[in-house]
Amino acid sequence: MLRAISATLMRGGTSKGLYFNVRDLPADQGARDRVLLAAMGSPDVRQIDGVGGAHPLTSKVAVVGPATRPEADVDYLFLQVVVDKAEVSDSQNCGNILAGVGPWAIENGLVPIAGPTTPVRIHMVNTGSIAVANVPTPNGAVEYEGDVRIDGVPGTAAGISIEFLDVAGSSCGALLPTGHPTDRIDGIELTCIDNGMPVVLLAAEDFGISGAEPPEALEANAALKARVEKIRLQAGPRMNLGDVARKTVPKMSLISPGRQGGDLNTRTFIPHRVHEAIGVLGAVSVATACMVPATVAARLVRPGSPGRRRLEIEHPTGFFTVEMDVIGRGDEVKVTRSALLRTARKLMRGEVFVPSAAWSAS
Ligand code: NQM
Repeated sequence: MLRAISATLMRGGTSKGLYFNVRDLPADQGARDRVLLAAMGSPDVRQIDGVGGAHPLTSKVAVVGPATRPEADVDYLFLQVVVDKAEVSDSQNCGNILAGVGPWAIENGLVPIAGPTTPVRIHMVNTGSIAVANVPTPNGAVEYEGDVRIDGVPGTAAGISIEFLDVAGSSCGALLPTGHPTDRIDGIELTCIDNGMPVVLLAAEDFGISGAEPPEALEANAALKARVEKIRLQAGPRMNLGDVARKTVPKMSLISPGRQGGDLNTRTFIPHRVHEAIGVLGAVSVATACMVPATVAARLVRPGSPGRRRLEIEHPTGFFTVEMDVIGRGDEVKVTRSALLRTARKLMRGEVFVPSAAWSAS
């Protein structure tokens, strides 16, 4: 027998996944993970027996429910369903899937419309931090269509501005989890940072590449992948993430000077495939590294100054703009707020069917 579970398929930013109400999934975590693996079709490189898109960026899940914190409207738990392994990971957040949470919460009765724009305060359960998503609701309903273009997504849609206030160290305990702006691992000088997403920044030139290679060329470079993964496995414990062999963090960003007029160019291993663009909180962490003196990124950009700064982070399919409020100078630099623009689209709503055996508690 197949069991039907209410779900919505949505694009959030440059990612895609299933959005569930927490009450519609098993409370038991083992059963929940089996249900999600079955829904997506994992483990299988093609995810042929599920609705996953056979890539980490299209094998994602948002679990949304009533807020468990008074300063939020909803809780959002992000789950990465690994494509080729029977693994579901809550070790990271996802700022792209976050873009669909506000519209989903409004349309599913968790947040009332507040006017032409409805701010939705989202408790990101993975990291315990809060994001505010400003959802266009001009005629008493969520508006998905509009004229905002984000790189990595064809066409235009309605813009959802998202603000983060308290994301520094949200996974690693500190903005610079190792306590230093740079560290050396396997002879490579690198920066470990967490402003919403644990990221290791590495200079592309230290690996003998330009940093402008397309994702498929980097993924085909087995020697490069092995070196990057070896560094990642050592960086994880130093970033207070423990053994990261089975975790999707830290992300590994190979950086080089901006080439298209942006501040910094990136190619990001997430951590085994190369992102076609860059993650939202990944971009916030990279942009923050540009503002912190003596990081490997700060050497490649204009010196940071206090105030409101806009950084253009280049990635394989365009630019990601991060606006930041920066206070203090030198070692005292702090990013107190970051903001960015995303779009989302509701693609399908209905039921996803999974074998009923997946549901029974372990
Ligand atoms: O960094 C991909 C994505 C992400 C994560 C990844 C993200 C973020 O693009 O906030 O959005 O790095 O695994 O969806």
